[in-house]
Amino acid sequence: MGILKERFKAKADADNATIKELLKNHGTKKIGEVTLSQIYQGMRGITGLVSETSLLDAQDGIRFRGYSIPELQAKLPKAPNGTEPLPEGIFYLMLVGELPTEEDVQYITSVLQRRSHVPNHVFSVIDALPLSTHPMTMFVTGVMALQTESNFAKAYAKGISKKDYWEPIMDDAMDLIARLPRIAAYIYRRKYKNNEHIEPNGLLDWAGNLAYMMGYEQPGFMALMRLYMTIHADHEGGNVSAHATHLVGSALSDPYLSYAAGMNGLAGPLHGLANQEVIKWIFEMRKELGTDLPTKEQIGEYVKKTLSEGKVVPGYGHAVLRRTDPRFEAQMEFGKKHMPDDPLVQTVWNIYEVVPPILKSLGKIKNPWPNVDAHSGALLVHYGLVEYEFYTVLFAVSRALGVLANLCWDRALGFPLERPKSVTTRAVKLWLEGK
Ligand code: FCX
Repeated sequence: MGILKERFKAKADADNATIKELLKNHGTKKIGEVTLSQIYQGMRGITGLVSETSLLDAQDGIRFRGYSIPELQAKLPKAPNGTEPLPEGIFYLMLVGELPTEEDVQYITSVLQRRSHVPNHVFSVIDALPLSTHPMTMFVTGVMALQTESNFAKAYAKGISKKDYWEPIMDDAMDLIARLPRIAAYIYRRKYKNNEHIEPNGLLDWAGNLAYMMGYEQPGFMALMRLYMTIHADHEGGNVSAHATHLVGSALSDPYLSYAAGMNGLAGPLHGLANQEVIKWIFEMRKELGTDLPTKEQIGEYVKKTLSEGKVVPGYGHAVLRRTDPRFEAQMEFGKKHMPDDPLVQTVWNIYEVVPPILKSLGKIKNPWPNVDAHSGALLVHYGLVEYEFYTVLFAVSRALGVLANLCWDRALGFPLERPKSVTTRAVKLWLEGK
């Protein structure tokens, strides 16, 4: 057993004992109430899940094992001469519960490098799809093809004790995370770069290698990928991608099947696809107005037009957050440091000034502030990654860190099949009539 497994197991044993004690003493305590409105309105505000890796506060934003994004930017190990945290570090933190040392992060990098081989049939399956296929469809198809490699599925078929599930789950999680950059880069180069592929660079870190295989070697882009992969990794347990992965995993579907399910959710425009929608929307605005740097007045008029057409303003609003997303702020800081004069990035900042008052004035939107997706695309375009349909794939590669760390925890803590009760409106009416 490697050091990661040993540390994870020690923490899981301690956490299991804590939870046992907690449920013995407080298991019947009420943690909330459920109203009729909530069950018709996306279960917003219902506490119904445990996710150990991160916690979202409406005002404070996301914290990974207690650490905010600015704290992690300061404390997580960086690549040699690098300025941004290595995402391997946040994965270690979510899995082990403690900040990693430089050596811990190097260890994860080396494990991921060793396990990164993608079997040929995965590329053949992707190649069988028409080039016009959306990159997210290619991506989840590739992940599904990779399911042939699942250690957990094989161990389960052979017969494995419940208490040992976590181990092949963790092997699958590491294998899958290691292989995703290759699959993502393959899709990018197949669809947009004439099918000319770049072999992995065995000396690079996980995010650096992704950038390299996509064909982006600029140090700025590599730094951006490290930041991007760190901040998109997890957003507590109830968002669609995390929840779907957890739900499907609760049926003991292996990590490949569970992660693919979650990423099908990430591919929706109200969730991860919003990052492509933001850039698409800005490009359309620039085209319609005939300028690369629309004025705030012009942006305001365009926003009102979008709303009058019954569409959402992409990148704004959130189901839980009630402030500017700290992930937006981290990207804004990156933009100020690396590309303050870029007109597209400046447009994102102008939109940030214009949109919240307009959304507030509608009176129905609970959070008028930008989320992570409002900023990410503009930074990618700056380095030449203009193919916005690909953006959600990058989100998906990063999200693997959180949802797969969670799957390890789900099995180590012995969480059962998830199966909430549903009702019909007829049953609700009968209940209200006291029948
Ligand atoms: N533009 C226009 N209208 C919006 C809006 C926006 N950006 N955000 C919310 N609203 C509307 C809702 O559509 C709803 O209208 P309705 O009552 O007529 O149906 C009303 O405001 C109340 O919604 P609210 O409770 O504030 O928000 P929800 O929790 O229901 O939804 C999302 C949250 C994120 C889905 C919503 O704000 C939205 O559609 N935003 C745009 C898409 C987006 O950026 N998604 C990415 C989110 C995230 F960061 C991620 O998961 O990646």
